[in-house]
Amino acid sequence: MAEVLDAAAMAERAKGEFLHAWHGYERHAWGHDDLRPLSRGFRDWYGSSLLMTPVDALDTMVIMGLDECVHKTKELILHDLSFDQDIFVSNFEITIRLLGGLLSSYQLTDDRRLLDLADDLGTRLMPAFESPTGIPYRFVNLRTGAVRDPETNPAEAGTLLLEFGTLSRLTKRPRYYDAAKRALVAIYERRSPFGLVGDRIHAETGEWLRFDCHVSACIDSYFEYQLKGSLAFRDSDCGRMWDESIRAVNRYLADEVGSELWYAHADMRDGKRTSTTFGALDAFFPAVLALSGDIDRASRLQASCMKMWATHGIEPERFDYRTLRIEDGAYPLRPEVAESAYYLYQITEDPRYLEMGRIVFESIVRHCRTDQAYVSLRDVVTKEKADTMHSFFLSETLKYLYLLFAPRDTVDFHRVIFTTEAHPLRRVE
Ligand code: DMJ
Repeated sequence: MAEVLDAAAMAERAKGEFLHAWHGYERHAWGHDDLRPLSRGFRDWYGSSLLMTPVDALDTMVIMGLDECVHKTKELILHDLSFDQDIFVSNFEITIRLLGGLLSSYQLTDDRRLLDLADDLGTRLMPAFESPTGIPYRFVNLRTGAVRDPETNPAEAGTLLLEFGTLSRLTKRPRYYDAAKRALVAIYERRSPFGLVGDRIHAETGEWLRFDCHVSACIDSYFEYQLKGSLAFRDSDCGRMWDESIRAVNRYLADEVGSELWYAHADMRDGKRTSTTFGALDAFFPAVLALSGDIDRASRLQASCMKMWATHGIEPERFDYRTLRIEDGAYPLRPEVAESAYYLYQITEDPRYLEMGRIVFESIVRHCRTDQAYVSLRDVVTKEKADTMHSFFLSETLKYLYLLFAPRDTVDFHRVIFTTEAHPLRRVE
């Protein structure tokens, strides 16, 4: 007889593994961006620290009720974090990890100093939007406001609205919302007659530099923020963009293989299929489909994602879903499949999704846990380890696994929208 899953015990285990990983960060990387778990050291993305892991992980600690960790981490952030640094940073990465992290932690703790930090950061990022098209440059200098790297993509340009929009709501300064929305619309307006977008675009000319359309890296969360923007802010333009985009995605990218549903790649210029590549990042799409109300496609695609997971006991970064040949065998502790299990469980209450979460959790513990923390895998076939523990492991992967098993009202799913980095922000009532 199948064992009955003890959700409360699983939630406690997820919390315990969060603490295990966090204590590794504390021991070897305190005050720095990321832990290097194998060499027991640290990495600062831009030479000096922006406290990437602490800021990204703070709301997970709050949600898990880890009061001592929250106190110590908040003190570190409030004492040590300064954005007045002469460094070029990625507008997208800093927005989703730091701006989103500060805003959700502010909403969860009511500590106004976190909002002040977010406001300062938002102001420093704003020059990135000053391009002729409104499509942001990829990099901006936090002190001087200088910009660089006009070659960007829909994901980096179009995944800013939840964070900048919430900052506008909380500070009553509309300029943040307006800039991020203009960027999203600027990409959308450049869709092809087939309703598709490419995966590289020039911020100054607005010309497409690559024509491959898919739901994977460089495009993924552009679609996500159309839907989530419409739900979070009741923004009907976002709703229209999502409706049109998802129609095109389902028409040109969805691929039925026997009884399985996958999402392929197609050329934005003619809608023709270019490859049958799918990967770990694409596994966010069942969550978005479920949130949009399309439970049928969401559950079928989630089954495909679990097949991808099961093939080697942990998912590869990319594989060909028709031949099962691995194209990139890394596993950098990504959250997407757990995220989709959480959404589907919240919406359907079907215990199958708890079981999927259990499988994902057990494999990560089995293959990625070390005595110090958690590591990425260089190769899911050999299980060779890599010396990185990205901040999203704490901000997303373990948060979604915990929330999947924790009491359903731990976070009020219907009153928040999770950003692409799993930071819950309150919806407009
Ligand atoms: C995260 O930084 C975000 O979820 C982003 O949208 C995609 N990649 C990682 C997690 O895999």
